[in-house]
Amino acid sequence: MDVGIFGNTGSGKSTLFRSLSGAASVSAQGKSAGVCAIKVPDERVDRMAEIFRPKKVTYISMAFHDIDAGETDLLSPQALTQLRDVEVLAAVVRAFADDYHPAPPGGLDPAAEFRELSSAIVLSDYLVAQKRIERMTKEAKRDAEWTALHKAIAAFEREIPLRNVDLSVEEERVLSGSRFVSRLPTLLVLNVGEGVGAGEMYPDVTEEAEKAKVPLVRLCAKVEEEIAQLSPAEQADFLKEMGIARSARDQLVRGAFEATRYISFLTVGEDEVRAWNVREGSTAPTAAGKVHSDMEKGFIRAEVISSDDLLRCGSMAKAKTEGKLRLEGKEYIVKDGEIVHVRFNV
Ligand SMILES: Nc1nc2c(ncn2[C@@H]2O[C@H](COP(=O)(O)OP(=O)(O)OP(=O)(O)O)[C@@H](O)[C@H]2O)c(=O)[nH]1
Ligand SMILES: [Mg+2]
Repeated sequence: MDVGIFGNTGSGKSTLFRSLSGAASVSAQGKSAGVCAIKVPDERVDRMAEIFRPKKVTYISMAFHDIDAGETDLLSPQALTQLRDVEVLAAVVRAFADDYHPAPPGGLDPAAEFRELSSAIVLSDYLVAQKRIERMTKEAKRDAEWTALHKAIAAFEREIPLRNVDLSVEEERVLSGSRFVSRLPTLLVLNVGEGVGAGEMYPDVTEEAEKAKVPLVRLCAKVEEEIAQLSPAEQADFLKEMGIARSARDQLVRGAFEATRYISFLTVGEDEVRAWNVREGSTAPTAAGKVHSDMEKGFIRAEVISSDDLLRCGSMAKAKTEGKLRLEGKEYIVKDGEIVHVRFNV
């Protein structure tokens, strides 16, 4: 899963990026666009690895992209190119000020900042849609895309991002070529100053996130960057000391899953224990297709068990005798944390 860290210049994108990559390898000025991949920590995978002792353990991978904010245009051609590879948007807004970064004349207003980011995205999409329609008009094309584009434009005119528009699968398909940025599931990242109490609320930002239907993540990029330099053991202590319930990394992982409505399922065995992500509501064959396209095509049945049940039983054999292993068909909806073994033929 690829997450784009997006926002105004000086909002703390690169600082946050460095806290996620935990590396000083990214240039300190933060101007050079960076990409870093992390393994999504998953305790279920760890526990399964203890049971199966596989040759290989594979976690879900999440990549963070530090999107360059142009001086004048947030959605510069360069930023748009970077955003092409992204599946989720983490929109960073500024709620910190210090001697080196004084608050702007009107004061800090992170809720307004998020509204402005959203408007800029919708405007950029609006222009893309207009251009596309002009082209199609010249070519006298009036197909499903043409109709869907008008639906999109009607939404943009009312400042509604595409992700909040009800689209059919067909409409989504014909619009996908335009790569609208507002289609991306988004989370609002509130970058607060150090020393801001964990309980301190920003009611207008909370309200803004609710209105926009996006998960809200609150962190202090500067503190997180310092924490990232520590050893894992020290990190846990430091987080506790600072009263931080979850690290920036954990919060962004959770937020990204929530915004995209992804869940994870596991495959287990002596060769590999592995976590996979799939959209909430996916059927067993769709999940199987994530592992291998042959498994989807030749899907017969899936053996399914929850990781909790398997942990309680301690082995697949015991789970079988206790009747915890279920045989599910094509219509079965896979749930978060389930272990899925696909029977298929090709
Ligand atoms: N006090 C404080 N300073 C911060 C915080 N987050 C970022 N900064 C500082 O704000 C400045 C800008 O942060 P960057 O991470 O470079 O911001 P950016 O969004 O990458 O900016 P551009 O790359 O110019 O778009 C740096 O000097 C950071 O150290 C924070 O939570 N608290
Ligand atoms: Mg930067």
